[in-house]
Amino acid sequence: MSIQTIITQPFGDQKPGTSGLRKRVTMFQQPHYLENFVQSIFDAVGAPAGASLVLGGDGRFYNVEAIQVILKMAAANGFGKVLVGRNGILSTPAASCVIRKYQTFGGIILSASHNPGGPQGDFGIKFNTSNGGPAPEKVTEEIFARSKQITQYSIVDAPDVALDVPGETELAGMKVEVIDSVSDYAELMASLFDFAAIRQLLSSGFRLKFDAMHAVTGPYARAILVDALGAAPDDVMNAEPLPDFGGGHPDPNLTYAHDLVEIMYGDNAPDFGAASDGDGDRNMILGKHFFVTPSDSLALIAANARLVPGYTQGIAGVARSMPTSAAVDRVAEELDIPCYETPTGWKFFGNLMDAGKVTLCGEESFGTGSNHVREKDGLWAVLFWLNILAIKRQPVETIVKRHWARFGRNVYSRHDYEELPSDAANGLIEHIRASFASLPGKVFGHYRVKECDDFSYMDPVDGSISQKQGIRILFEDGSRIVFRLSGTGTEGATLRLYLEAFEPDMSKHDLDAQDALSEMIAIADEIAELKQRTGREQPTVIT
Ligand code: VG1
Ligand code: CO
Repeated sequence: MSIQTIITQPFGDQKPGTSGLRKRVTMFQQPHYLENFVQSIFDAVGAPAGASLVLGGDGRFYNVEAIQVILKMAAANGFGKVLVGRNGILSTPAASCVIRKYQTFGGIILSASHNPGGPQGDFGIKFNTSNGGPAPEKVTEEIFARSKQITQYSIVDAPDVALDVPGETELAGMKVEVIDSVSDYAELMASLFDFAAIRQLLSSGFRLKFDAMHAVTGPYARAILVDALGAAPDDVMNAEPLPDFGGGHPDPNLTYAHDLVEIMYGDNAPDFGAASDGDGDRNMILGKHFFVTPSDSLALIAANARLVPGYTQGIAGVARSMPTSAAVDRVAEELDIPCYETPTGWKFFGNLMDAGKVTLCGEESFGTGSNHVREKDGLWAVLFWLNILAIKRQPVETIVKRHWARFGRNVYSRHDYEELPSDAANGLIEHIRASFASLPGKVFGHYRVKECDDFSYMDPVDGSISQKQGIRILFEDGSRIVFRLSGTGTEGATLRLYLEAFEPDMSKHDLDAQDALSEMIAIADEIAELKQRTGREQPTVIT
């Protein structure tokens, strides 16, 4: 078996976004496209000879082909061992768990997460470092820089490796260990949560429904919810992972998880509903006829953390991405622990967790997690809720409303305008920037603008600075409007509009978020000329 050196040319567009490089499958299928990026990763991270790596993906179309290419390139690039999920499958949090448990140099995760899959869908790839977390910006920038200069890559000429049976084989002198995709992760979950209490809850007539959306969490949910905790097999729906996610959009929100939403808002609805995304790192939490916003979920988990075995000692601090509501800030204040505000994307939480500054992190985009791994973790959040429910024995809605009664309610919503022409989206952002000087002090209905800025962040651990992470319009009473362009889309531009207003008055806590925020929505349109510039009357997705 010989190492081949293949001559190639840069593509110029291999810039990792919010979470890795995401492109259409057809882009990745071009000769050398995947190989160039993988070689750029290897060149940028400079692994010592003989280092070990974790490799796995969410099982979407092109996963298996990409895994074989990466194995052959890892062998040619001097890696000593690669741990691969069985059949090339690892959920994103499971990959993080395995990197940490086996102390590997890092890992490569193949996923475009919540983006649709299939031959016409999206594919993605990212590198995680030895702490199990997504590579920080200085590493992704180096990868991009390498990809723009690449002239050749190395790959061994060898037959494909069988990945269907756990065990160790060899590829051109490199060890390949096929590992069970679920067991290490399931073991970690059992160490954090009170499985006995959850088992009791589930045998007491409490009914749950988990929607795996034909994505990677199906096998994980079966092993944990059904086999270990005694849920009925039917309680996990769409449990069969499919390369095209059954044609769906594996994004657990009220629009795309419609099967589950129908059940949870229908007659005779279960007590608890949850869903996860393509690669298993997101979660949506529902009660009977009730939706828990991800920002509230984070706040509630923080407020109740001591009920859960893995967190009985309390939490060191919390962090949330800037657009996430300040609900968790109120909890942090009461617990007298620090609360950090970071740019969007899980990579910004890693340093804070490694330094012991925070235990829990969350994003408004259905991402919640803790320092048990270095990725957000969908099933972990589901288990956290089940553990809280097992102790409190109250309906989800009651738990949330009591939380609001105690801390006040941060009414929150996100409006997405997907697949806009890039010029229109950029023009809109520039237009708001141009109004920065004139906005402060201006009154819109009940609200007066206090300040506006481009959010920038200095990492308190390594001092690195990230600029232009979203436009904030902050009002005197603490309400906010945030505008950001997505860094995970693959077609045109996606504009995200985040709206938040604080409501301390309990008598108004029953209001629907869209009604409660209607004035803010109109103000956002006025400031950004939304309808005019996007040509859209309505957002594509409201969460
Ligand atoms: C989105 C979310 C962000 C999340 C990212 C990756 O990014 O807003 O909060 O971290 O997706 O999630 P953007 O740039 O499109 O807003 V996942 O589950 O797709 O890895
Ligand atoms: Co995801």
